[in-house]
Amino acid sequence: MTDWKDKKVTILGLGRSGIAAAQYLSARGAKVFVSDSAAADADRQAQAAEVEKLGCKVELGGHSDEAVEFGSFVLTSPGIAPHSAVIQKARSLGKEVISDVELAWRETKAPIIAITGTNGKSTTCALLSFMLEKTGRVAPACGNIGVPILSQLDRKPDYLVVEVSSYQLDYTTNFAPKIGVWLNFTPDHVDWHQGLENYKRAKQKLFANQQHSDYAVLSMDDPVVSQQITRSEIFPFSSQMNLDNMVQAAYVSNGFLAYRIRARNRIVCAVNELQILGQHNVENALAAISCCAILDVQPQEIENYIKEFKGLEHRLEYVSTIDNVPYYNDSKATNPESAIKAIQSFPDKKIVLIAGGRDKSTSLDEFVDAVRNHVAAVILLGEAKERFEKALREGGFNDVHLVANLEEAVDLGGKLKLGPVVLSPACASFDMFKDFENRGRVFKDIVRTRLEMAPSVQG
Ligand code: UMA
Ligand code: ADP
Repeated sequence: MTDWKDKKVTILGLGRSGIAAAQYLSARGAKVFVSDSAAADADRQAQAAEVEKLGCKVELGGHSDEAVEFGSFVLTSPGIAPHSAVIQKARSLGKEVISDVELAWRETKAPIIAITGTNGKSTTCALLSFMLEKTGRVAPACGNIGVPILSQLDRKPDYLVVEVSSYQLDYTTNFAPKIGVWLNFTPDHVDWHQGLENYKRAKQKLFANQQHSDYAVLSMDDPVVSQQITRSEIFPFSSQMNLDNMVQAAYVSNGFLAYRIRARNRIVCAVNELQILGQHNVENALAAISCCAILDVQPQEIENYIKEFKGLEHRLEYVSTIDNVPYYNDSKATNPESAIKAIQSFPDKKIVLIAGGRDKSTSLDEFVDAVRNHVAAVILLGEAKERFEKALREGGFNDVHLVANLEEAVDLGGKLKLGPVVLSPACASFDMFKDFENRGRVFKDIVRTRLEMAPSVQG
């Protein structure tokens, strides 16, 4: 652990990670200068005043040379891209630029389980943390999931279960998690990384400094992830291949989640005993099981706790059943790929899909295919509704309804009575809501209000 007394640190960004870093470092006697490019509105000034109370210097409205020159190194918020002027400037001055994940790794003795992937990070991180904490271990879910990693070090964790984004990984140098989990890889964040190769390289940094005694939990279902070469021991998992002949692995066998470790095969539970729905969540569950197996969690505990996990808010979250129609909130599905996962998660029945919002303007071909196979009716709202309607009708799907708002959508979904009503918008929320969380909560409020008004309550 570093002696921070009078060490000078520059923090870029007065967001959640910047504030947590300022708190962590100032509490240990460091001299901290926090710099944020955003204008000094009332909210920011209030935040700045709080951080100044810790003894830190704060500037708003731009990154001055004085701020960049101040620290012996720069701790940057993950949203600030490497090609931005301020990072270029810091590097030209020979400053090391790191993320909070790198700093936390240097500071803590707790083993880190780091989870990355284009999709499924938050669910897997929350699931693993839930299971480990149920066994009595202190294992907070933190990082990109929304809880800055540095805010968790004083809790003396047994493990840190960290969701790591490609941004945070890009700003690591020596970071070496005890277990690195890579779920999947598809194109994303190309602007920030200035290209897909850089995005991939950032993800691969998860394994760059690991030792032989560390582990890499890798999806064998993903063509990129399955090819990853590591110095650490590979613990593969697959929802499609039975890996029971591997030295160690997690897999699905005859409809059961299972794993093999130290020459013993163990059945966990039936796939349909999971409360988190869909093939994608089977993959997330296998990744969490792999970590539990490596950490010697008892088989009975793995079985009990994985079945107890209800999933995260806004990810295929069950809301209520009204008049035999169940409602699900999947507001986090802000692109067609995520909505397809939701649509495919009800293999035995057709659903009524509520979609639309701010259009991402990407291809809808695969979305239309998924709708044709698994959806009874689509209810559209928001800015995207005309383009979605056109694509669906051109694809031969005609049970399409246009509505003005979520209230109308919920009411129509209930009236149609064609199957579970699933809000999985395939679009961003900003045309009608503050963010996807707000959209999901409004949806749940409407459903719950309808439930209270319903003659026979089944919720
Ligand atoms: N800023 C500057 N200079 C710049 C650009 C931005 O000073 O050139 C300032 C902004 O004005 C802002 C601050 O930097 O005040 C950073 O705010 P932020 O919201 O980007 O960052 P934090 O609040 O610290 O949140 C970060 C992660 N944000 C990003 O990676 C963009 C959060 O992930 C994470 O939960 C949090 O740390 C705790 O670890 C969010 C995210 O969107 C959820 N992540 C991306 C994703 O999931 O796709 C990667
Ligand atoms: P992230 O934190 O990586 O954004 P989440 O766990 O919040 O991931 O899930 C976001 C969405 O990504 C889900 O609503 C689902 O549509 C999709 N998803 C979740 N897990 C997976 C997975 N393992 N593979 C592909 N897609 C997934």
